[in-house]
Amino acid sequence: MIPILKNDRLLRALARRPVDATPVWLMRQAGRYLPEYRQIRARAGSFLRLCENPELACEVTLQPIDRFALDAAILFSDILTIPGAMGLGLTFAEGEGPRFAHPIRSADDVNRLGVPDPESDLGYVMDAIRLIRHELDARVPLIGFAGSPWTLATYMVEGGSSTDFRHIKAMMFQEPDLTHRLLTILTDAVIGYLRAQIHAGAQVVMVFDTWGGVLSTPDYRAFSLAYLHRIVAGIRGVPIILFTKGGGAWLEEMADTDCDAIGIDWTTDMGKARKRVGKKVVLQGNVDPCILYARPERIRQEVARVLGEFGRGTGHIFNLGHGIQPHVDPERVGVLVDAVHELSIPYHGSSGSAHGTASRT
Ligand code: 1CP
Repeated sequence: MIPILKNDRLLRALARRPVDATPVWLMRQAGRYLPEYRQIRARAGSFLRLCENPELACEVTLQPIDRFALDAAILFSDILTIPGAMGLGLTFAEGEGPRFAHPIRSADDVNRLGVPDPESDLGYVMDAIRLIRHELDARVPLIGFAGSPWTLATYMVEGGSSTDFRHIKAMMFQEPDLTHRLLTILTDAVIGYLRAQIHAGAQVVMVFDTWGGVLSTPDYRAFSLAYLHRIVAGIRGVPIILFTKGGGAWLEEMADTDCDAIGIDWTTDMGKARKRVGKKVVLQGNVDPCILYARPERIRQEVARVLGEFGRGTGHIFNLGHGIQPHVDPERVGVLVDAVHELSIPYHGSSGSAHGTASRT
């Protein structure tokens, strides 16, 4: 069932139905590169306070929608709300990223963890979703999200961001059973959280597996993909997008989860990715986020290249290969979004029948 939306390009593309132009949204489309975001964040006092205040979270979710011709809104929140709700003492130090006062290092730490109740422990997220749906007024669909169990575990065990992942990998190699116990708890938490988001009004959900790409193939299968399978099986009613950054080698296996779409980063060729997954899943991506530091003509060239690599027909959601960086000039974001719509028109429509959208639906 597709709700009546003024702009339903994203949901149409996810259902592999014809579109007039390729839908586009951008990871981290609300954030520090927008002066209006920095203003609200200053008013909130901190990033976490902003996430926990439904009115302000709603306001920043809508900022990029008001400014650019984006085809989707994404809930303004963070993947770390789940470990925050598990009592790990989450803070965001100014300019330094997340920190946990109580990282998970032992069996006792894992045994103490409970699955948060999304309606009570994360009720502020559900309130934000309801408010955003109301304020969006059906302009574009709303994407909800969660982190993958593996990616959440990296932050919880490391105690914050990491470059070497030494604590979580030591746990994985030395205490695989304990690691699986932690991942199982997180999987239950993610499924409950996403179901609650859908109940509150999220029309698409996305799972961010930002750190799946630091694993070997067998470890990716065992410690990340196995849990993504469970999540996809546990979610009903809305399309689900999986994104493993650095996951280009595993597209076929990700598609086997029966997810609706896979996000790919810029190190994977969009045309080859399409050949590999066929019609099994929709593809989302994949320009290098740093293209937004280039001049407008270069941005348009890059948009044209990725659209050309995907080729004719529906089943592509344009996006960056990872989040927008804070130093980007917002005007360049507008250039990219408009270029996607303008330059993708020839790839859709009924002309060029043999490879046209009609044959792909
Ligand atoms: O204002 C600030 O200083 C905070 C910066 C910020 C923002 C804008 C953080 C801290 N999180 C967010 C929002 C956010 N995070 C969104 C909002 C919706 C959007 O517009 O896209 C989403 C989807 C996320 C998800 C998220 N948080 C991920 C997965 C996606 C990705 O970027 O890989 C991860 C890994 C995080 C953790 C996180 N949150 C924030 C920071 C600085 C980090 C650490 C990143 C790292 O370890 O490198």
